[in-house]
Amino acid sequence: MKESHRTFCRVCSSLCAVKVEVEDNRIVAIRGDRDNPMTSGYFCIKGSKAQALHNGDDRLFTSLKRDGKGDLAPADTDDALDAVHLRLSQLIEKYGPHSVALYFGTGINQNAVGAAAMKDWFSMLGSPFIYSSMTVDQSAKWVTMGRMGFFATAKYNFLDADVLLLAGTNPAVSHFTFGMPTMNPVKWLRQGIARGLKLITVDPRVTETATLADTHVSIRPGEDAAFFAGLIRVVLENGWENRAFCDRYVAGLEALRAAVEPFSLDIVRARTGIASEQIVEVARLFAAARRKSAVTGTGPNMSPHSNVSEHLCEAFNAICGGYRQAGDFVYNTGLLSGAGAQTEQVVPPSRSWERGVKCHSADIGPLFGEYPSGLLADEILAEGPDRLRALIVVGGNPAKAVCGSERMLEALDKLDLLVSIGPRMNDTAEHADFVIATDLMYERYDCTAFHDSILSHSYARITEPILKRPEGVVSDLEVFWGLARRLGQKLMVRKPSYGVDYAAAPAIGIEFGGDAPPSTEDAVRWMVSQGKLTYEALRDSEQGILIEADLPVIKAPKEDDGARLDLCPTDVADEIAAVFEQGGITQGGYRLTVRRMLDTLNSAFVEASQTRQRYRINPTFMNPEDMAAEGLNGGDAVRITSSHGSVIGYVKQDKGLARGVVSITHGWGKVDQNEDPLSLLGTFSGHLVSPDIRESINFMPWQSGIPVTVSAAGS
Ligand SMILES: Nc1nc2c(c(=O)[nH]1)N[C@H]1C(S)=C(S)[C@@H](COP(=O)(O)OP(=O)(O)OC[C@H]3O[C@@H](n4cnc5c(=O)[nH]c(N)nc54)[C@H](O)[C@@H]3O)O[C@H]1N2
Ligand SMILES: Nc1nc2c(c(=O)[nH]1)N[C@H]1C(S)=C(S)[C@@H](COP(=O)(O)OP(=O)(O)OC[C@H]3O[C@@H](n4cnc5c(=O)[nH]c(N)nc54)[C@H](O)[C@@H]3O)O[C@H]1N2
Ligand code: SF4
Ligand SMILES: [Mo]
Repeated sequence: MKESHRTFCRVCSSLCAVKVEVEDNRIVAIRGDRDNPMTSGYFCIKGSKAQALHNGDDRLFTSLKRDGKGDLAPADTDDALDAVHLRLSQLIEKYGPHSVALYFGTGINQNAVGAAAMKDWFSMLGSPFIYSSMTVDQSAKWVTMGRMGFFATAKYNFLDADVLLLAGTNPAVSHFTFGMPTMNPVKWLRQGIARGLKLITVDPRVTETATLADTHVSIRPGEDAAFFAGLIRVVLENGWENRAFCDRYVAGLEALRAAVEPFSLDIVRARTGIASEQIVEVARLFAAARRKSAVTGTGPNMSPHSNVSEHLCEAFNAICGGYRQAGDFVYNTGLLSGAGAQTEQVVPPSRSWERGVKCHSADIGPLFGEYPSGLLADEILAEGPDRLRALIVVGGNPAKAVCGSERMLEALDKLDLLVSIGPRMNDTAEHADFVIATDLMYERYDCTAFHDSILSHSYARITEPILKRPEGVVSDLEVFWGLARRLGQKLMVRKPSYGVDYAAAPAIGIEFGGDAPPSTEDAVRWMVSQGKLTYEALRDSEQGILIEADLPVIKAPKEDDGARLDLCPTDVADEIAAVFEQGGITQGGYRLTVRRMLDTLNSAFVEASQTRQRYRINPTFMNPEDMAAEGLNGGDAVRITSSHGSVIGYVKQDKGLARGVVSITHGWGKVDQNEDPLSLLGTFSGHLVSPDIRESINFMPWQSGIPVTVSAAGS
């Protein structure tokens, strides 16, 4: 019998409302749900691929462990967890808890209960060493928050801004730009534009988002620091800063003025390729608007000088007063989390990395409760007793995601214990001692609690499972409850916490002890009980609950608590000076940039049959004039070489890409180059990322803006 269910997709942070048709415990159709007030029927190809995934394509049906010959063979999950627990206990006894680390990736972020369970079990081991994909993503934002502090009311977005500047982010495809609506972003962007919002995009590519912009600024990759320095200089020179905001909420304005002084319009034009008139016009338009915000994405956060770029973007935003202020609305009051500051407030700089347990291989402490993934391989390969020996990977694929893949593979193979927990095989799981097979989104209870604080609106939804999971898989919650149980401890599921020091967060949660497997329903019920709505109200609402009426209004604080945004501390001033002195990157003819494609989510769905039918490989995009100049036609093989490595790509033209830029989606291809030297299965851009060229503090490698040469590779 066919049943139709309303639920929401959790492949990415758009959380699109869907209608799923199920027959005999198999999905027969998925489509977008037009009645949902947030996503209005929007639905993408990844969401549709979830059908084949749940039905068995590209998924694991059983856990695995190494057999006597060293091959991964099917294993009972309980037996595998027994063995994992035993090996971890032995390692901790012999080398101490600091020999164990956790790496979690994007996969666990759409799984509110699993993410919370993971953090709790790991906290029992006594190791601070948590790594995640955030430190190979946009952790320049954490570094900036740590050095500048941040404004608690957050930024204007598509709902209320008059002007928005988006640098190096493409929400039309990624559905994820910090501070902007993530659920069907284009719907809210179009509404904003109809209301009068002026959008400025800054990108080396005319992206899908840029086609909706009023002004598109074509920038040379890796030069956002120069661009924002130039904007700040123009604003300050003309007295266009928001005086009232600056007087009240910022410190270090004169130091900032001095630091950006060398970035004259001529210098900035030479480095960025942007005409001086356009730089002045963008500065004027932005500064003059009543409600405006500037925000970056992975482009600037992955390119050279990412921490300086981010800091200067935020400083530009701050001097112009680019945050919601007294009289503005709070659109997201945090129905499940209680987020949504209602009073103007500066949260002062924390510089967490200067304290706490330091890494083995570098003198650096935790950044928002995490350690830099750019150091992970070094931490494992370090000599001496004091190094990482066990790594538990949850919902991630560090072999592919973290810089220096050969070094990472060497490190993974050196570990005494590598465990991969997730619903798929991936490049990391192939090297694991144990692979624990977990369930998929339509097989579990869930809620929007993990995303609650980043939602654009006061919106919440829960869902029940619509499929029975296969026999051989378990929920992430059961994995961590099972491991905690073997430690003789109860597992506590707390409210989802991202970017907080777990040890310092209040220990309030629902406990799971005893022998009966824990229920994700109980965990979701508890999470909801911590918010403003009842579980029953959410369950009975067909589309979740959206509250748009009677929005609270932000107030000015009664007293000045003295906290200020530190625009230009001395280490930042030194780094700005270094960016100036280094000049633009001149070596190599081209720069390699990142881009996301709708069909895949990092390395997930790359191996899906549907993807493989549509794409043989991920293309190497080039501007048609560059192709002509190099004598290249579409489909031709090229060799792309950076200071670190070299890889084959297959060219496709992209008219919107600036000249001198090549653009490749990551997550494709083989990590071990010997397995596919001609990239016939896809081009792995990670071969071009050096594990030794890294920024300060977060050890972020250059994953975009990488100088490369491109030459025909013959057919
Ligand atoms: N060269 C280069 N490198 C990059 C980037 C780049 O642009 N260029 N991008 C970087 C960025 S932004 C990121 S975020 C990282 C991504 O790095 P990772 O997050 O480490 O990698 P993903 O490929 O997203 O892996 C997600 C895994 O989670 C699994 N998964 C899905 N759902 C669940 C679940 O419910 N439970 C569990 N346990 N697992 C689940 C998926 O099957 C998949 O294997 O890569 C980074 N690396
Ligand atoms: N379909 C899909 N959606 C995803 C993902 C996915 O893999 N597929 N991944 C998810 C993840 S983990 C993340 S972190 C988000 C990321 O979300 P976004 O940050 O929006 O990522 P992209 O869509 O790659 O957009 C990055 C843009 O930066 C530009 N760029 C590259 N280098 C530079 C530079 O130096 N300066 C400037 N100004 N621009 C530059 C690129 O041309 C590109 O248009 O997306 C999430 N959503
Ligand atoms: S955009 Fe696509 S993958 Fe993301 S939630 Fe919506 S349907 Fe799922
Ligand atoms: Mo990411």
